[in-house]
Amino acid sequence: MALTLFGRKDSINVQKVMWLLRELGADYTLVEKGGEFGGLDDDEFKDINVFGRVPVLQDGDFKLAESNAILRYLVQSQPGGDAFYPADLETRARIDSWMDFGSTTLYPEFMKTFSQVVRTQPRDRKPGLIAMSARRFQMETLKIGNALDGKDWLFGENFTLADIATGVYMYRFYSMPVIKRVAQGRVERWVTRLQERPAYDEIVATRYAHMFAKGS
Ligand SMILES: N[C@@H](CCC(=O)N[C@@H](CS)C(=O)NCC(=O)O)C(=O)O
Repeated sequence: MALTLFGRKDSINVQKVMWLLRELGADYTLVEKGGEFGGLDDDEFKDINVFGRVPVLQDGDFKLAESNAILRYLVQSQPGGDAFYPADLETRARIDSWMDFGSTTLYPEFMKTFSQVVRTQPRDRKPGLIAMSARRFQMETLKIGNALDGKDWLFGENFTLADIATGVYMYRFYSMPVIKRVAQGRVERWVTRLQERPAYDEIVATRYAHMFAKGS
C-alpha cells in the first residue's frame, strides 16, 4: 500500500518519521504541508489532520497523526520494522518510555532554546532564558549519557526508536549558534554514531539557515 507523508522537511517531528522511513527503506510520497507551505486548514486536509499539525501519515485509507504514534505504526506495519522495536513486551515498554521522554522532556526545552536562538531576532532574545533552557536540555541529555553506559545505542547493539525519538534534536542542539554547551563525552560519541547513519545525515543533519528570524 502506498504511503504518503504530509509535512515539511525542516520540521523536527516530520524528520523523525522521514528518518525512520529511510532506515526502513520504505517508499513514500511527501506532500509538503505546514510552515511556509501552509495548507493545514485546507478543507481537504482537515479530515486527514485531526490535530492540525504535521506530520500526518496516510497508508491507503488509514490516516494517522502524532510522530511517535506514526513511528510505532510504521515499525509494526513495514518489513524489517521489528529491528527498531523488538517484539518483547518489556523492551517495547522501555523504548516507549524513551520516546515519551523525548517528546515531553527534551522537546519542550529544545523548543525554548530553538525559538529564542533561531526564531527570535537578536535584539529580542532573552539571554537568561537561552542559558537556562540549554542548561536544562543538557541536564536531560546527561540521562541519555548515563543510559548509554558504554553501549553504542540506548538498547545496546540495537539501534531503535528510542535513539530516533531522542536523537532527532541533537543535530540542531549541537549546531545552534549563541548557546553554551558543556562537554558530555558519551552523548557526543552517540551523536557522532548517529551522524554516521546515512539516514540521519540526509534527513536530520540538514541546513536550517532559512528558519532564522529575519535580521539574525
Ligand atoms: N506532538 C506532535 C507535535 C507536532 C508539531 O508540533 N508539529 C509542528 C511542526 S514541528 C507543526 O505542525 N507546526 C505547524 C506548522 O508546521 O505549520 C507530534 O509529535 O507529531
